[in-house]
Amino acid sequence: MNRIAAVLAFALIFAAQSASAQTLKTVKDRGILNCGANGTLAGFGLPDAQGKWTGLDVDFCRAVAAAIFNDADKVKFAPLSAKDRFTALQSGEVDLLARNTTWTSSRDTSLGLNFAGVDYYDGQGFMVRKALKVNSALELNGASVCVQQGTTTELNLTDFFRSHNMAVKTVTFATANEAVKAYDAGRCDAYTTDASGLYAERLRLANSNDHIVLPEIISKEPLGPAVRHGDDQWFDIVKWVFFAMINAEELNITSKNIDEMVKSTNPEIKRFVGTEGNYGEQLGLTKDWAVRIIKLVGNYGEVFDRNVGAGSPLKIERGLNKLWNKGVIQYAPPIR
Ligand SMILES: N[C@@H](CCC(=O)N[C@@H](CS)C(=O)NCC(=O)O)C(=O)O
Repeated sequence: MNRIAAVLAFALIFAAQSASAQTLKTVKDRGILNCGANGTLAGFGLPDAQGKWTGLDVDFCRAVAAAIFNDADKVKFAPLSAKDRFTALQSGEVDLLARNTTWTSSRDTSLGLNFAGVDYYDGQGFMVRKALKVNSALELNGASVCVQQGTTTELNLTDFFRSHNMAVKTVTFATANEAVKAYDAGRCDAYTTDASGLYAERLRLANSNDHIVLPEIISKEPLGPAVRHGDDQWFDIVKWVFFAMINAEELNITSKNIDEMVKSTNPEIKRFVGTEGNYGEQLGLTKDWAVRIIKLVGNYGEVFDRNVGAGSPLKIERGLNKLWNKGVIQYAPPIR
């Protein structure tokens, strides 16, 4: 009996593993990538009135579709709340989660996620009304703070006040929309979220000039796309799509010059564009997988600039997100 049970258990585990190791095939058979995104955050994930999605995370999903289908539009976006995003990925409702999500140890382990990299190094900040006459988060003792549930933001807020022996009244909301509205209506002294979110939400306030962002950054928020545990090939694909975008910026390969770059004799560029080696095939894709990404979506710098940087309404500095060869953090392993 025990032997039969053991064999059955083994068969079940094997079946589950081979079923979960099918994401690329499932996506190809379906003909579309299901991507979990933020549906309300300018710069990261937001559909317009015509249903056209834009954002840094949105462009990442489009880059994965470009690499697989040679068509960046083969993506169906599922708008996910902070609370529901992990279940959507775990249950298979989406193939990929790209929703300003912080990489933390418990999400990486007990929630069963694999983070493909950090596409935006962020940190948590505070916004207050200028009329409050506060210049530092350390002056917020006793303040009421509007915050969103199901986020690292909520946890960091408590830690920050506790570690500085300050009292806080947290007022929590299920969505950023509600939290920002409540702050704007004067229900809280401060609003807290990732600094990138503060730039985005500020644009929605009735009088954005009446508010200031305080200088303190109270946490590390490495944001990145994630997949489910259990499918290494899919994890590799999503990781290398991101690395290709970073490497392209480093090699000065852009959506504008990619057709010229395909003819390059530089060995590093040849490996990138697939005129040397079979790096695309090793991923389960085609030789020109990286060319497709850059041609149809762009390199990391182009994507950053148009969604959150100088070319966007948010105008966020590259800051920590500049490349390593400019002395900062963004760095990708080589294609070889
Ligand atoms: N990076 C943090 C926070 C992510 C988060 O959900 N931030 C809020 C505030 S910027 C948000 O995106 N809300 C959008 C919404 O609820 O529509 C995390 O992963 O927990």
